[in-house]
Amino acid sequence: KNCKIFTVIFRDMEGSLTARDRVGIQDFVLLDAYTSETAFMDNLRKRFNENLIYTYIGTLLVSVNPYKELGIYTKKQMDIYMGVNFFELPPHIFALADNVYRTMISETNNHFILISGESGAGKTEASKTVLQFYAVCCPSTRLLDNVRDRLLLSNPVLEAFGNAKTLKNDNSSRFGKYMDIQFDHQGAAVGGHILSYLLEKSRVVHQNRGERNFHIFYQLVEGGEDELLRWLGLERNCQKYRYLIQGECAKVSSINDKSDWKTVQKALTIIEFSEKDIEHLFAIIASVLHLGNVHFEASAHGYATLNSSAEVHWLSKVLSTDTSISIYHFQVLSPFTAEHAKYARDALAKAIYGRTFSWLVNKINESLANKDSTRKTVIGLLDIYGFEVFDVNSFEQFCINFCNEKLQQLFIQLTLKSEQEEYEMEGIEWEPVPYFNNKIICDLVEEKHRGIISILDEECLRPGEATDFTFLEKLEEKMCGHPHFVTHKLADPKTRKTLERGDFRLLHYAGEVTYSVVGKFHLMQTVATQFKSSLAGLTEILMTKEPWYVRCLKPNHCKQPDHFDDVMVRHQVKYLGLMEHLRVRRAGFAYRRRYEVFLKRYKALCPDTWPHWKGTPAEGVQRLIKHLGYKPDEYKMGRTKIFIRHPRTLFATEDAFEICKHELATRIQAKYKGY
Ligand code: AD9
Ligand code: MG
Repeated sequence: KNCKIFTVIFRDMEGSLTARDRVGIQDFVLLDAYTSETAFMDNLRKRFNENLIYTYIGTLLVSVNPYKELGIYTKKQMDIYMGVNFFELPPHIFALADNVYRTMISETNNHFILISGESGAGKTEASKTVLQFYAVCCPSTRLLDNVRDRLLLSNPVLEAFGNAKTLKNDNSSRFGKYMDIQFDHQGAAVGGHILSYLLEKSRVVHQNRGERNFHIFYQLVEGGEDELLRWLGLERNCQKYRYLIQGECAKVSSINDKSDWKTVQKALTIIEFSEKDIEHLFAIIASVLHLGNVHFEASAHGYATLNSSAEVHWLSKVLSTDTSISIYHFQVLSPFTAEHAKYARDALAKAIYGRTFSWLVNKINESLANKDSTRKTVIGLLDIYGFEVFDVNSFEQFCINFCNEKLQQLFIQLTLKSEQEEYEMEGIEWEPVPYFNNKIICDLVEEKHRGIISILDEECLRPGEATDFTFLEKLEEKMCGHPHFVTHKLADPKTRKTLERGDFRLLHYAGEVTYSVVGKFHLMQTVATQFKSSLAGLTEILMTKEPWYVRCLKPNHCKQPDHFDDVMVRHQVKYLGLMEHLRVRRAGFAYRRRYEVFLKRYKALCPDTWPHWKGTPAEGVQRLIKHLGYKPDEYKMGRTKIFIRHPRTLFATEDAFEICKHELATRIQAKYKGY
């Protein structure tokens, strides 16, 4: 009831000119000057200033990070949005989540929500909100409450181990995450599965100024119980650990490591990590901290000598290993230079942490697994690290930005490209909308034999000869003249001034990024190739599901509320292709369904098609919509599908269907009352 009243009030607000002037329009498709970027920006700004952070482009949700609590994610709000038609209430991520869920139930098929945007735009928060909505709103039993809690609590655990403070975001995801939430035929959440993508391991041993290591280290040192720290040989002081202080900001005002530690502990218990598991886990985390403090110096002969007996002692204790290699009681010495020894130490720390993270994801998956074999439908949530540009960008940024490039390509393929191709295939008259296709940049990175990753592979076939600079030379030779690739040597004189000799610059869809190859790039061959194939795997997973989009925008660089930086937002609107998406949506059709599917769902609404239609599905649909009174400009008949221009037409049909179902149920009840 509340919901209906609310709807009426809101419709009135939208209708009245003054309110509309103030709050803007809730769907860009309804914008009069829909081709104008200025009108788009005005609407977005107007809404942001009124704390209305969500706006639709059809069924795509645009979200602007408010950087403040708005009180719009309460249980009360969930109740308002649950089960209500998409466009009947003000735009909200709950409306999208609810719409995806109900479509999944009614069509028994799989879906995914692609949440994208640059670092700090609000992807992780959005994905958590969606998960929360399903956890609270889906039917549940006491048994399933367990699953629900584990699904929710997997978040603080993975964030503790996989997120860190960066210059862009105090809680930046440093791994990519795809999570399937599995539902049974009654719509209850019964399990889940997480895939993680390329954790930024280099952060374990090095952080840029103003950045931190992964949260879990600070949580352990700040929040770990006295007894635990004593057992691990740790002091309650982050400043003591080399791996924690390179960014010179161990303390962050927006983060409470102590209370986060408690949350993680509780979560680990509920996800059913045993006491032994937890003990081992923190022993390993402590080992990384001790390892970081192991110090080498060069001896007179140029070999590394070790001056850290206390650290080595603790290291061997927490890892339960020996401190030296002995074969038949002979000690084996492996002479290293101090530089090599440091390199090996850091490599070990990264490997330990990386494997622990994979183990953690596996353990969480075991606990989320649903063992019964009945058919499930899934909603996938994709929350990856956002596009990012720093002063110095290394191999990690290269991978992160390539990942974003691939997701933009997927978005283009699934919306702009396939949408227009579909009209063509279905024989629907159509004025093509031009758009920038970033496939050229994806190819530049990943194309077989010619892309950057293939060249990296080739270089690695020449062990001993290849260096970062021979790799760069190879790139220059192969990529010369490519419009999205430039180096110091290939640049025009003006651009050359902005590039160092060890740099290459990619002109990404979201902006230019200069990568430095110096320090390790050419050694990353296996990682790059694995990452490329895991992204190809992800694309395959997504292509089998029905897509929904949340496009997150970042309002300013300073993580501040109530500050809408026009230039910055306009740039994001541009590169995310929102204007093109709007044009395609506006000129096109909001809804399309195969004739069989449409007829099967709504045939009860017309006496000619109910209960059986003998002709072709297309003829049946024609008869049905004539009966429903569809006007000629509201729909188009394609070769295999019906296309409906506005959601309101479909909603009217859906409402009629609900009434019809209700009447039918009442009639059946009345008929069998006496039995
Ligand atoms: V990254 O690519 O992982 O670096 P995200 O994930 O896009 O990035 P995140 O969701 O972590 O960004 O949001 C950054 C911060 O913005 C959060 O920690 C919140 O403080 C803030 N935020 C984001 N979305 C909301 C929101 N809907 N309401 C209030 C928000 N604050
Ligand atoms: Mg994130």
